[in-house]
Amino acid sequence: SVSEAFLKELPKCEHHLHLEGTLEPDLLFPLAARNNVTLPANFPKSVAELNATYNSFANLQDFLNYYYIGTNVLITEQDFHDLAWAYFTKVSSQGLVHAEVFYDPQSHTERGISLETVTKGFTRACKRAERELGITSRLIMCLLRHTEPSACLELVKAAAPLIKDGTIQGLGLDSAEKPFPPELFTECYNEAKSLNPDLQLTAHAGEEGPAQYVSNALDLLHVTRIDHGINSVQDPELLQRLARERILLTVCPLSNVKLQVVKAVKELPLQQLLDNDVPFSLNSDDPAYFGGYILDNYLQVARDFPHWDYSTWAKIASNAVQGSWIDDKRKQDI
Ligand code: ES4
Ligand code: ZN
Repeated sequence: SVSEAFLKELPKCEHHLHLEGTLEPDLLFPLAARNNVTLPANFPKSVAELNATYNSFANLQDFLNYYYIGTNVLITEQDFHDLAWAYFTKVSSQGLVHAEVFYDPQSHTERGISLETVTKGFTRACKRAERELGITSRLIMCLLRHTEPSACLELVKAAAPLIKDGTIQGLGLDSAEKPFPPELFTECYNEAKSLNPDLQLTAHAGEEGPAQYVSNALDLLHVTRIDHGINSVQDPELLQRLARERILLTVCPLSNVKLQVVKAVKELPLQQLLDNDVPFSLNSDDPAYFGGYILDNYLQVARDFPHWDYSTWAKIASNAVQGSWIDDKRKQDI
C-alpha cells in the first residue's frame, strides 16, 4: 500500500467533474437567500438535513432530482464564477494540476439564465485558476439526455460561436442514462463537430446503462473518451477495443458507491481494467453531493486496493495525463 502523502503529491488530472455538482450545502442556502430563490416545500431546511439527504441516494435519478433543484440557486455570472472558483481553490491543495470540467447549460437556460452568463462566469474562474493556481482546464458543455434531442440540437446551435472560438472545448452527454441511448444524439454530435474540428467528444455511458451504450457512443457519436464506462467489463471485445484505441474511462469511485452502482469501491472492476490495459482516470463527479473531491477518491481507492504499489499508481496517474486534452508540452510539464 502507498502513503497518503504520496497520493496527495501525485500530480492529478480531473476528467469527470460537473461544476454544478460542486455546490456545497453551506453555499446552497446562502445563495438561495441572496437570490430570492424559493426552494420546494419538502426540500431539506438545514445544511445538516441536506447532508443527511445526500448520504442516502437510492440511484442516479434520486440524486439528479436534488442536483437540479440545487442548480436553481445559481443566477448571476458572479454566482457561476464563485462556484467554480471555490472548486479550484479547494482542489489546488489536493494536488490537482489539470481539470476538464462539465457544465449543463440547459439546466440554466430553461430558467431564463442565458448561455452567455453561465459560460462567462465559469470561463472567468477557469482563466483565474490558471493564472493564480497554475491549474489548467478545459470546459465541456453537456447535453441533457432526458430532454428532446431537438432541444439539445438547439443548444448546440446557440453555442456555435462559443464552440467556434474555442471557449467550449468539449461536448458531453449526461443526466439520466436509461432509457436515453447515445444514438439519439448523433445529429447533435455531428453538428457540433462540424462547427470546430478541434472540439473534443465524450459521453456518459455504462454507468447504469449497458456495455452496448459504450459501443454505440464510440461508433455513432465518435467520442474519444467515455464517462464512467464501468459496465464495459460486461463485453470482453469492447475491453480489447478500449485498450487498443486508448479510450479513457473516467471512473468515479465515490459517486458509484453513493448512487448504489456498486456496494463498495473494492467492487469496482479496476483491477480488470488494469489487467486488460484499459486506460482509466479517477474522478469526483459531483463532489458536493458524493462526499469527496479528487484526493478523497484516490485515497478511498487506495484503501480498497491496498495491494497496489507505487508503480501501479504511477501508471494510473500517467494514463490520466496521457488521456487529457492537452498538448504534449503541457503533458511533459505535468
Ligand atoms: C451526473 Cl453522476 C451523473 N450522471 C449523469 N449525469 C450527471 N449529471 C451530474 N452528475
Ligand atoms: Zn457525471
